[in-house]
Amino acid sequence: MKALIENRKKRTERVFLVGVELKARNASETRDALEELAELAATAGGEVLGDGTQKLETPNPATYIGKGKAEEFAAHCRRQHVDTVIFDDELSPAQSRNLERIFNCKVLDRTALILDIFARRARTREGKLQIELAQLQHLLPRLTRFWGHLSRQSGGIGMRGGEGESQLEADRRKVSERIDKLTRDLDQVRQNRAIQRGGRKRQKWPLASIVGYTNAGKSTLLNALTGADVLAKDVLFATLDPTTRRLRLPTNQNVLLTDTVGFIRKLPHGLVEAFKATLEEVVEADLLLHVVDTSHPQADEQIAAVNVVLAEIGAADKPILMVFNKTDLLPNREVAGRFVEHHPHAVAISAATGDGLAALLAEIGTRLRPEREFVQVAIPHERADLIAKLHDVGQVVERRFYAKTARFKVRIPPHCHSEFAPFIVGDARKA
Ligand SMILES: Nc1nc2c(ncn2[C@@H]2O[C@H](COP(=O)(O)OP(=O)(O)OP(=O)(O)O)[C@@H](O)[C@H]2O)c(=O)[nH]1
Ligand SMILES: [Mg+2]
Repeated sequence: MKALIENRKKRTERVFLVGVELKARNASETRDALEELAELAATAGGEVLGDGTQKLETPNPATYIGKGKAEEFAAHCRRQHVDTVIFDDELSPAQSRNLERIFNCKVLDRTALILDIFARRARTREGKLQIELAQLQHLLPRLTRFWGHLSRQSGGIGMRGGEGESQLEADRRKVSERIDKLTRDLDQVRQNRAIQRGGRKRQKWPLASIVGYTNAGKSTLLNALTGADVLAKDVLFATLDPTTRRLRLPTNQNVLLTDTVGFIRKLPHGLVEAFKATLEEVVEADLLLHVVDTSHPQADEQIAAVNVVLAEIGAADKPILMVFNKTDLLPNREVAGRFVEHHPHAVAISAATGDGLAALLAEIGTRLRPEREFVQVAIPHERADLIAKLHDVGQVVERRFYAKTARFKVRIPPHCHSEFAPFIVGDARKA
């Protein structure tokens, strides 16, 4: 089964890309999408020989593009000795099947391609399990005789190859069993993570998560701020597994800063599901730093795509600090200024040169300044431990001693609220 999703690189695969220019889209959007697809294909180790598009009202339910167009592209691909055709959308199982018959070679969709890249990048056990699960879930309904039996996989982008029909049922069963096993293993890994997260909570430091489109400069920023040594590279999805480092702000506040996987347009839904656990750092963050590559021509579309994924993982309502990066690549200051103007409390920086980082740290400090509650508490004298703790974590403004209790007016940080909640007797502002 492992062979199914292993990516043994034999030689560079020859790739042809296909996009559709839908009514709702204009030609330049389709071009941009195909350029990004070409980058993804190159990241997966393919050599892009060309691409083709078709104008359509809606995708064809049987063959995505029109059947005639598909046959025309197929003839071209045969002449060019193409071995992989990649469609810039998620194909239905039926479309995959029909297209494979027409092209008579490996047919992949954008989803499979992104999953393939993630599979190459995964380093941790959890990351590997998540990707394999997402790959198999994408594969199961598409398993056809074109997939052949799994022991004869030839590897390469998207893991296709081989032939043979008799094995199909057995293969489906094997895939299903493997999916069950992966699901169980992941549950176990996630329980362990939950325990580790509990450890972080006890440290009581606020958590800031760096999010953004892939290649925006998230890892470069984490490295610049914390001296971490995360791989930062000019490729898509350099980072898969989250890295967390402590950041000490000039105000002496401690913050945990996490670098996470980059987002992309049309991120496969299965992948978002699979990555939900890894993205818990994002969901649980007190502040999101949304890093944007301002030098990218589609910066605005990338911001929108990131917001879509944030909504999908339930992090749409998090406080966000927009970080406009790579200002060193801009022709002038006005361009960065325009980005900042459109977003309140945004900061323009260059993670590469360090420009603007001081302002960024100041803004993080402001946004994470704990909002302390000003309350009155009454604590029995025998709870000396709690009284000591109150002085430790809170700012005591007034104290009075009674027969059974000591009463305080005190500002307490939010993370200590639950501990003192049973003793709170009122709002100190109203007293
Ligand atoms: N000129 C310039 N290049 C930068 C800047 N920040 C990052 N880069 C470059 O942009 C590329 C991507 O940077 P990364 O930090 O790997 O980007 P990322 O957002 O972590 O990307 P993924 O992990 O792939 O999602 C690298 O080649 C960096 O050197 C910057 O401020 N200026
Ligand atoms: Mg990165």
